[in-house]
Amino acid sequence: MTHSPFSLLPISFPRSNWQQACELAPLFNELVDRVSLDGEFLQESLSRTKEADVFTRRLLDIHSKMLEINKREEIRLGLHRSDYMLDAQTNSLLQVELNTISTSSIAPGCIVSELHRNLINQNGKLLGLDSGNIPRNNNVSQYAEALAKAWIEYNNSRAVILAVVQADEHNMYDQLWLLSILKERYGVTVIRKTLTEIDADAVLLPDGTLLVGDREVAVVYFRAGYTPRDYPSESEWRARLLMEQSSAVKCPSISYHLVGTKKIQQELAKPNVLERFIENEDDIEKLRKCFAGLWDLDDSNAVKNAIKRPELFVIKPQREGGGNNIYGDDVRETLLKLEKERSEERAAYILMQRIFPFTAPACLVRDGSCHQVNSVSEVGIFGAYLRNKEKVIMNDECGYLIRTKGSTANEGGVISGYAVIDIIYLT
Ligand code: ADP
Ligand code: HGS
Repeated sequence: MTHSPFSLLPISFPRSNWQQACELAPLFNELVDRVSLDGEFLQESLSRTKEADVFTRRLLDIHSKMLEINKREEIRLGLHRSDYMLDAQTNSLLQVELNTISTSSIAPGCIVSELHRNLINQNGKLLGLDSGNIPRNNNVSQYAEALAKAWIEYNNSRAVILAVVQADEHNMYDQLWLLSILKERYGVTVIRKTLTEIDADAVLLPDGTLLVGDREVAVVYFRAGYTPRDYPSESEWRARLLMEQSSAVKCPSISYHLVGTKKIQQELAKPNVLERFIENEDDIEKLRKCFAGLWDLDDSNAVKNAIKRPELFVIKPQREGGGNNIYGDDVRETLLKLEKERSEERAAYILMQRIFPFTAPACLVRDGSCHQVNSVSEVGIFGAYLRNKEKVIMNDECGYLIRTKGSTANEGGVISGYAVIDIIYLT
């Protein structure tokens, strides 16, 4: 047991870029929902990736099965987070990635914002800071509201929410904080099960009802299932398919999950692709403006540039959870290897422009000790989208997660051990 790592004081961030990031949340929510409905786009865009990456293929196979049975998800719930870095060179807000599954570290973000507000209220004059410049962060409440509203839309007060979790979960208090609000504020019972347990305990009735034990499941909330490590055998894949086939609301559905892959991020950045999904020209402009450079490894020009200047690029596999990317000279080595082999393996990766944010001094507290470092930060804005058929019930920006790490660190992520939870101070 240890405390969530946190920064002692907030990072400064321009108010204009903050507003830009918050404005993008409902736009990305809507984009995820639109892309999720285009099964052909998802299958086509991921068709080569699935030949090179088994995990993507297994997810896409479940998606194919849903297309074959013409499965409709009438109630759709997305709990997303779009992560950005402010590129120092161009002073532009660039999206690192869009997470559509198991977006976490919700509660610590809320608690650290109260810690910083308190510290500044006590020492504001000394520090020359005003806690009024720390945006409210009630992300946990908004996520609980979204899950509760999806449960209400399912319309069976005896049904439960099933949280799909990892057996060795280290971040469980982040989850329990959210689940306890669901119980106390909305009277919703949440049961936590691993995919292995679900394969053993769950039953799919002919009418699509999902039962776990003797409880009917209204909403399946994934806090696992985003990494191959969560599928050690066929048992876990059986559980994923069973839940997908059910009439329970999946958060996320297999389609929402696939929209959040890095390959789809790269495809959506291609010219004229957003126009397939979004009508409003201004919205398209706002979305496109935050796209960093993104290429597949068949783009010989981009690959040539990356071999010449590997430090300006990142190679990404189709993985979530932090710790999976390729940086620096390894970018060149990987590209040369894949070029030589001209292997299909290239389709498992995307190439991305490396973003260099502003650096700033920070005091990072990890395992009870404080380290003063030169740091860089990543700004994540949570979003919640709930829809029942044609009715959009929620499409909100839901608070934030700031992650700060040493400026020399390539990878990021709190649970993966690189970054700490931070807060934002608007300037
Ligand atoms: P994951 O889904 O595993 O979290 P990400 O794409 O979010 O993978 O990358 C993990 C971390 O790597 C990010 O939190 C960030 O710190 C760093 N990172 C990823 N992409 C870039 C990039 N284009 N430029 C700079 N840093 C990046
Ligand atoms: C949980 N065990 C994420 N989620 O949002 N990371 C960080 O807590 O439920 O560690 O940087 C799972 C990714 C932000 C916090 C962990 C997106 C997880 O790693 C889930 S997929």
